[in-house]
Amino acid sequence: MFKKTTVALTLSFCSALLFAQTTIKQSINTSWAFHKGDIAGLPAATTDASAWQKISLPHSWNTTDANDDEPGYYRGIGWYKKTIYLPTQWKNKQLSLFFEGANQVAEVYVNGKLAGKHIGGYTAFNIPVNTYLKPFAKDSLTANEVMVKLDNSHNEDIPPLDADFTFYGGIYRDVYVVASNQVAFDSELASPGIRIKTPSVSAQKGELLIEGTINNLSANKTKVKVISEVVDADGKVVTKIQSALVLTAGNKFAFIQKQTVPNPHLWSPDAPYLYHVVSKIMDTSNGQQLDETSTVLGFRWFSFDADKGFFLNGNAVKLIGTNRHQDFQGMANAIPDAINIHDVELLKAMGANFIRIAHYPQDQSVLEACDKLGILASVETPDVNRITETAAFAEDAKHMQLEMIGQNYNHPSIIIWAYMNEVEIVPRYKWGSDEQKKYFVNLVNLAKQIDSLTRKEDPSRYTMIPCHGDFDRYYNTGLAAVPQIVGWNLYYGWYIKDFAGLDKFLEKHHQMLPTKPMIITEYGADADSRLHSFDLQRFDKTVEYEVKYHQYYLERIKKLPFVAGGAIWNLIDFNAEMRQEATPHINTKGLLTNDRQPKEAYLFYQANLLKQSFIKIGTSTLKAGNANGNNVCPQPLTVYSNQPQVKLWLNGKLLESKAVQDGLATFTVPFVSGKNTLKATAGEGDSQEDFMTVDFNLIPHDLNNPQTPFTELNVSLGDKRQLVDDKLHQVWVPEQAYAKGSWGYVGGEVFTLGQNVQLPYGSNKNILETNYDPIYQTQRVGLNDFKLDVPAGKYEVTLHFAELTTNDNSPQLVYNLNNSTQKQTAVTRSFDVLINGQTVIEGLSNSNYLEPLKAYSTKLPVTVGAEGITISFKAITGQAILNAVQVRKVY
Ligand code: GCB
Ligand code: CA
Repeated sequence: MFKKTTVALTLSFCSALLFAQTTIKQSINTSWAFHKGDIAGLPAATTDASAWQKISLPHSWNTTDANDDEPGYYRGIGWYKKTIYLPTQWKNKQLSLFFEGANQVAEVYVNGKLAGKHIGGYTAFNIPVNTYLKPFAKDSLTANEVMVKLDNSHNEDIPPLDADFTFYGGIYRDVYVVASNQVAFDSELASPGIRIKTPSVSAQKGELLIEGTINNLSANKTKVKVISEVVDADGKVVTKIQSALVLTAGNKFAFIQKQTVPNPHLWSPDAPYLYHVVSKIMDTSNGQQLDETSTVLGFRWFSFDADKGFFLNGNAVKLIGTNRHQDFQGMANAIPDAINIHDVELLKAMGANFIRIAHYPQDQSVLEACDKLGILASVETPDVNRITETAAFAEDAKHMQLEMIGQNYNHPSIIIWAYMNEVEIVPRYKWGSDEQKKYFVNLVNLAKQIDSLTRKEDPSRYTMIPCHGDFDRYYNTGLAAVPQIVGWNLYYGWYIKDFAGLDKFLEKHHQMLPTKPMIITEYGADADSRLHSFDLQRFDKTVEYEVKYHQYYLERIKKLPFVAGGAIWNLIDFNAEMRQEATPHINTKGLLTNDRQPKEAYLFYQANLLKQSFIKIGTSTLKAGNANGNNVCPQPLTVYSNQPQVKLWLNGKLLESKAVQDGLATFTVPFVSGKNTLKATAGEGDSQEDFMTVDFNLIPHDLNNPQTPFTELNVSLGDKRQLVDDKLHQVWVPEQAYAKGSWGYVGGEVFTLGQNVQLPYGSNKNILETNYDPIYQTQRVGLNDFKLDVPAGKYEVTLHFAELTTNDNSPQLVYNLNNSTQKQTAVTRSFDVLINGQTVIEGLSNSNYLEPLKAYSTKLPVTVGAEGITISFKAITGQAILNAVQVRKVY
């Protein structure tokens, strides 16, 4: 909504009279100094920052510590310092510092004096600085010292208190110096000072209201004209509105301009037609322009219906899209606009029409991209999981809601203002106690206040509360009755076992809240982009299970008219520092990885949502498996398409033609060793095609056959999955029992943590000092041998171990709704490892290398004869274990 013009500094040296005056915004992202921690004494213009870290914005101080093996991440104070240089011509301007976002309490000092403070990490704020500036020099730029004290400590009075994402600290969005005239559009709440309203829109006419506030900070009464021009997408002025105002000194003045635009181009996801409104303040006495602002405008009308769902411009539209966190690998939340914009492009390229900007307002560039690309948006404030029953918390929550609305009001993409995510999931106080009952009353009361202020501020959008899947709780406390739309975050087939529970839940809402429109505001399943399986299991974190999960949900969302839409959790994998599992610190429910590589579920949605023809062969170009007697490995491979029929070709030969169902067709491909060239085709004369070359590590059927030489084998014990490691170009295959001529374990059993843990095998704890957690989290216990009938030669055998039993009884994640805390006790064990009868590791035990939850691996070069390789495990105390083994033939 802000026109992000950065007017070149040199312009301001020219005579003001010659140029149209507008508010100048100049970003000041470079040349900052940063100090992690508090500083001694008060900040002063002379505070020595020469030893501080040199950084530029956007910046977060949690880029590494939220991903390391040390639990927790820095939550505390950080200081920033920067010199800003102000030109003489700005002497009589209103100057301020505009922060797009800094998490979460910011104190801004100018030349050593506190100029302003802001609470809340996800909204913009504007700090007027004139009073604190040094006197302007006559003919040179004047240096002023800016310091920011920022604190991301937990604060019981500031939302969010608790959530499944990392509360990264830092000035993580752009910062600007803003220079405006004494008479200018008002910037209260860091908003643009103009609200564009379209109270009634039809194909025949769009009613337009421009409501604005002008500030006269000068000492003089000023007569002005406000001229607003509505400009269409071709740059043509469609209409012009003019109003006259008399501004007495030192006051604010509201104005309203009304106009009707006949036959407006409508805005929709398919045709996101944008107008913009240019508003100017002209001094009537001399014709000089005092300010100018440009605001986006889209004409559309919409409504939600509890039975029929969502309607846009009179047409039923199913809202289908994703949630989105601001997070990128190695950058934390300090992501440049280009990534914000590209994420919306990726969403559009998936065929989506909806985004839930959760759990907090995000950068303007996200919504600008939504406006342009036609993505309908819900934006929300971060009152996640619980509230604090203090006046201060309520004030902060309400203030954030006002900031969110004020700062984002004009985006035509926005249809919903939301607040309070899953706020009854971890209520305070003893379950069922009187205190807790009171807590729920206070909670509902706060919700009512936020809801009514939202409806008052903006009756044109809907309010929404996204709730977790405990219908009765939100129904009984009355919270579900408060907003205009209820959002449900539903994880049937993930945290809750059966998929069919979804159908029952949706029907229940429809029956019990028959007048409340509903959106599935979250649904998703974790997938580590490296993990694959042909034997899918809930919680296995494979990309295939993720596809299966989404197949179920998408079908229901499309089918049930009363479900207005669904938002996948999440567009991307994102950091949630306290998570462990296959990829510690990362919630992997993304359709894209944290560095935006598509998983198969993304292709699944493309195939189901895109209108233009689409055909794509899976995502993995590296695979492995055992050869059968014909020296091939038949393995499933999925092609994603929106065409009715697809053909798959292997190395130039047609394999099969298959009907596409739910956007996919799964073939069985007889992979050969090495390169396999795949081609998928569809349409008239095979006009659409996609290619992929798969590099297949074919493990010989007979390891000893010189015709099919053995090269390498990587096995994850106690595991049913494959781990494909593109970086090292290696595939780990699941364990198998030994059979003559081949490879595998002899004896033992799969490690499990008992029935309460998520996956029926392995551990879900972070394994320290490795990124290959899934390999170490799974294990075979009590095995006798691991054998390979390989030919004579020199080999490198690498054994991987991690003790998976611990005394750590820390609670499970709150989202693991049906999992109680797992009682565990560490076992003691000690064992020798022998290769072909020779002891290569002696007395491996918990008192030496085998530390709980820590990766231990050792590489053992061996020369073997005709006997092949037998790795034997001899228990001394307890049972021997093996988590993974790699065997590579050297020669
Ligand atoms: C939820 C939360 C979201 C979590 C998600 C999950 O219900 O709203 O913040 O990240 O579940 O993945 O568990
Ligand atoms: Ca393993």
